Amino acid sequence: MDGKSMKGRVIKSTGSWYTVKTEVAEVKARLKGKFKQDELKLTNPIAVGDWVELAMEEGQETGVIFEILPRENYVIRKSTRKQHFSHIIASNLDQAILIITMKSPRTSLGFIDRFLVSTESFRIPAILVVNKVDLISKDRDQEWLQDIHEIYEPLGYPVLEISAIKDTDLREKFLPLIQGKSSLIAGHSGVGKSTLLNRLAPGASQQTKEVSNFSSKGVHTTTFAELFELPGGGDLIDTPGIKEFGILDVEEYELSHYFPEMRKYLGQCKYNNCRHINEPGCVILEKLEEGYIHPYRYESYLNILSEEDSHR
Ligand SMILES: Nc1nc2c(ncn2[C@@H]2O[C@H](COP(=O)(O)OP(=O)(O)O)[C@@H](O)[C@H]2O)c(=O)[nH]1
Ligand SMILES: [Mg+2]
Ligand SMILES: [Zn+2]
Repeated sequence: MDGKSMKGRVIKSTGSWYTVKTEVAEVKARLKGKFKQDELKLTNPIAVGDWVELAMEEGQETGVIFEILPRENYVIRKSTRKQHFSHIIASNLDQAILIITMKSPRTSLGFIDRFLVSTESFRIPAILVVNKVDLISKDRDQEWLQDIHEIYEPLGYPVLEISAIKDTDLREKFLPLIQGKSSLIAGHSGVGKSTLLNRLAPGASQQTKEVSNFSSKGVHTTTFAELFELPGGGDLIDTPGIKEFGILDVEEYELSHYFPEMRKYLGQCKYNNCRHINEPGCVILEKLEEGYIHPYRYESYLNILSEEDSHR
């Protein structure tokens, strides 16, 4: 190594090489040595969003990362290859934005709820952005939109309506939400994530071109997250190919902690390990009956409970 150490943020990871943005430049860097990772078993030691210390290699254009600064938070999923291992998707986030659409494709409430359980468990504020509202016309579509507002806003999740193809929506609605912040952006394929990125982050359009060049050559496209800086400050972290975040080892009685409308009644059920399914003296079931908990949300709760159970 040569020269003094610098601080930078990882903006791209391709497995063994990382792109680190320092105050002066973007540096391709590798990792030196092993890193202790708390109690986590990780398949990747460094993630997009990490702040690191690095130094240039002697006589080279490349750098060496020798320290990962403590993460404020992170988003993680279970490794698909290694049992009991996890993969960090991104770190040091101010918020997570889920892009949802009413049609082409339709986002299900179950998918939204799973996402929100994940962000609750990571303690990252979540926002729902309804895109393609220009396609919403029929009464039935309007009802769907109304439901989204009525279900999620009282729980503390902001719901924003936009059309990514309308400049005024981007400038007046979406940009104020993300300016100066580090935001993870997620959603089903086809909801308009790339469209948003291309319109807001100058570096992103290049990326789209790169990807299509790659696929035309038949090369596997990557599913790594990537950070794109916004011109006025802040950044968007794209998560291509990541359908869902893992819900990590949530015990049955813990799941309700990640539903804000249930969390406030916790500890009031007769049994302290109540799963709120059919137990006597369950306050959650009582509140559901009284209309304080939305039936759709409770349905998602039961679905996640049984899906997680089948993974055990
Ligand atoms: N009508 C309409 N189409 C949109 C809007 N945003 C994106 N699209 C279209 O939806 C398709 C998928 O968008 P894309 O950005 O590739 O979605 P991604 O898979 O989430 O990255 C493209 O054909 C976009 O032009 C919108 O607000 N309204
Ligand atoms: Mg895309
Ligand atoms: Zn209960």
